[in-house]
Amino acid sequence: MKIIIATGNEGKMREIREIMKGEDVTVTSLKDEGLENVEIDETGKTFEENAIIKAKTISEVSGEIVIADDSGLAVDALNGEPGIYSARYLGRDTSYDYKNNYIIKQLEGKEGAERSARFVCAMACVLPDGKVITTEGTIEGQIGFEQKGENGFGYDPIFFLPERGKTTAEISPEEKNEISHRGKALTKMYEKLKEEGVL
Ligand code: ITT
Repeated sequence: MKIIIATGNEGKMREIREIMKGEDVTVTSLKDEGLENVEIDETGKTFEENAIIKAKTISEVSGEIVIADDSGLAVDALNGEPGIYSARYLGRDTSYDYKNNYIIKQLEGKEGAERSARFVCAMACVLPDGKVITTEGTIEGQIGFEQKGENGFGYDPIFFLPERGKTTAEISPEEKNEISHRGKALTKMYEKLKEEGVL
């Protein structure tokens, strides 16, 4: 059994590989499949729509079982931004050091619950017969006052978990996978794929 993960994001890929390690499936990336240059038009208006677009595009060119992840950071004080535009926010090639400091600056003067934010992950799996299965996971947190930690990727250094007193870049990769939006969405995906008799 093989599943292709339709992502070009190495941070996501690392986490998904780690979470799927215990299962009896071979997980491959777009790079492994030589599909990294396939053009995917992320024209959806929601995380779920974009996850389906990514998984369908790769399913059509490969004929294999494909899982895609569309995710992002939603900051309440910024009306849910950067949301589905998280990767493109302030420019796709802009460093996360800059993006993270920019968000911290936008929240100047706000305290506690006024800094609330969440990571959201929509996952879509497309089966070889075209059937689409979707799941979602979220994790609640707050925007930190400074960047902290070296683990994870993207916005992790500013995603502060009040109950742990740490950002998702300060906890171990295993700990993040247990509680993260991505970990939750993937666990639900497993359950659905088992119900479908795929796994
Ligand atoms: P693919 O479409 O190829 O999967 P991408 O990075 O463009 O890669 P998205 O459009 O789903 O993927 O954007 C997700 C962005 O949201 C990601 O680039 C990060 O900026 C942010 N993000 C999502 N999950 C995150 C996490 O666990 N930790 C930190 N940032 C995260």
